Amino acid sequence: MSSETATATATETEPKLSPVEGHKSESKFLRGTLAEEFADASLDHINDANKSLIKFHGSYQQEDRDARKNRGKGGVSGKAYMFMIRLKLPGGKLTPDQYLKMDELCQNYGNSTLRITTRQSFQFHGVMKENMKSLLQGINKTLLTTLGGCGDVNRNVLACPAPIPDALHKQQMDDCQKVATALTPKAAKQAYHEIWMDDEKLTNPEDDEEPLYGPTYLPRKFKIAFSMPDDNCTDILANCLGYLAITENGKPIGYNLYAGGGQGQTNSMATTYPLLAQPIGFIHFDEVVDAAEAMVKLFRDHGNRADRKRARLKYVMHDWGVEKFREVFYGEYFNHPQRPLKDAPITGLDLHLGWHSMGDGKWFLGVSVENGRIKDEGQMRLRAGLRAIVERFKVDVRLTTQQDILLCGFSTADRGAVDSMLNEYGIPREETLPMVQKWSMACPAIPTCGLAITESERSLPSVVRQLEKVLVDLGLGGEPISVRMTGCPNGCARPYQSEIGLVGRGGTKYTVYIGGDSFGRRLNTEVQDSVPIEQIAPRLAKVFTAFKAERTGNELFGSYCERIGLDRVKELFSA
Ligand code: SRM
Ligand code: SF4
Repeated sequence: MSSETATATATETEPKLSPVEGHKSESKFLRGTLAEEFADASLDHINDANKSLIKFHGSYQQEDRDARKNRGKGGVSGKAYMFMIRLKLPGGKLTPDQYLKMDELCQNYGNSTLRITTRQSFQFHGVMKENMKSLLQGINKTLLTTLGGCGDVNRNVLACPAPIPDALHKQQMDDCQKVATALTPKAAKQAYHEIWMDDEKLTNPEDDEEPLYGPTYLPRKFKIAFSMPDDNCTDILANCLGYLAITENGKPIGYNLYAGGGQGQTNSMATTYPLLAQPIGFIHFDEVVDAAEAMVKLFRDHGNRADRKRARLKYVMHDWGVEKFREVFYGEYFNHPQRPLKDAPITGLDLHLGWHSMGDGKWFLGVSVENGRIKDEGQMRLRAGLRAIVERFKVDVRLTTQQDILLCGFSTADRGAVDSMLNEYGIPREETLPMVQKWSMACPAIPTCGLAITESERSLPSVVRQLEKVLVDLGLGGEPISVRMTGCPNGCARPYQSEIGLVGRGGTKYTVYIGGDSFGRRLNTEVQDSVPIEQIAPRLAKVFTAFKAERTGNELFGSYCERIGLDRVKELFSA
């Protein structure tokens, strides 16, 4: 059946299904003709339907946008196709051997960098079509996978990665793993192993079953995070489903559930916007998997399959309102009692950088990775240094949702040697880094992301250096001010939840948002559109100066901006 036929199956009163729905329904559980196209060495890229399907396998077909500039010159013609590959890494956990293998694979098949994502996973960039299978097989040999890294399924499930020795940290990490396993697509897993691992093929793949998702999977991506009130390091309110762990008298008792968060919006489409997840109710630990499955089913049945720009769960929440959402969730999908939320406001966010005790004489070290890119550049040989430390001490690795890395399991005696190795490889200790750098994040944007309209990962460092100077000169160098940049409004670095959000507008201009919250509790507001990059720091300097003069007590920058109001912030910013 062609996608035209698929769209024609909608009745007259129903809107036309999006073409991606056709790609899914015709795909034999996401097989399409991926195996054939990847076996054909004469092709340097894949067709549109397969482009949709390969996302479910954890990959995007991309184009090297830097190479565009040289097109037509020196005999280069056509697009320079390449692939991005994203791991599915619940809770951001890797063993030392898995980490070392990822390091080796990025050298052999990628662009010699590993990219920590804002959802505590790894991405490989610059993978050539002919290397895809070897890379995916290399990943799977270490018992990791990329299945469901992207696509219209549940994505990487987030949890606080810090190996802090208390019952709550352990509980939320265990529950994160349980939920991730329960929501793994079944038939897609079979297809994945047939295509990439050369497993035996099913005789009739059409007869396979996808019990939770159904044959056309979800209307769009679905995101889950676990977090804690005093440490919202996973930004749970940006997720479709959030579990906030609750304790009573020091004992973990369950979770407050939140639903319907998301960041993405589209320029000139007023019907799209970022939203924070809304409170649903309190659940016990034995209801965790049921809650995830129920929310996935609600989304599967009620998400918009016609307009992918409005297909996320956040629009179901927005269009219904939270009361109706709860009614449908508890009435039709979640077969457990509706209980009121526990009083547990979010009060903090820990970056987990530097040395911390894991108990029993063990330590973990949080290393700040600027914009998540693990690479060797000049004096700073971050990739080589991390590899050498993991090789020598055989420590576990965990990735954070703030694009940083935790090395876990050193003895007290190891610490001196580790510090020396950091020096040897030019890796800065966290206490020597500017606060604003530690609290900054950027998405990859150009040259890999096809949706980018400005630079991001390659531009933010210069803005951060300027902001650092301004803040230090004002005596504000120690303030935890979060600055997040993206190369388009899709919000991959969660810019709308930061105190300062810089969102690509085109060329070297950015829309500036101010007044969010470093702890992920509040959205910021647009202050000015199309600000040239070189004007960002000087304009913010005026707002920082007023903040310094007028803040009350330990008021945070975002809270100050919210208190003085948008008009005054705009006035200061544009003065
Ligand atoms: Fe994202 C699309 C990168 C987290 C919202 N995102 C993309 C694509 C795949 C571009 C594309 O569709 O062609 C980007 C690949 C760029 C590249 O070259 O690698 C991309 N997103 C990323 C990562 C790598 C950014 C990063 O700096 O780490 C993050 C990968 C996370 C992971 O490991 O799974 C990433 N993306 C996010 C987040 C943050 C989060 O989930 O906490 C968001 C906002 C939250 C949300 O989902 O609403 C996000 N990405 C989007 C959207 C907007 C979706 C929407 O509802 O409108 C798109 C566009 C789309 O899906 O069509 C997008
Ligand atoms: Fe690409 Fe936009 Fe996401 Fe940045 S925010 S990675 S430019 S889709």
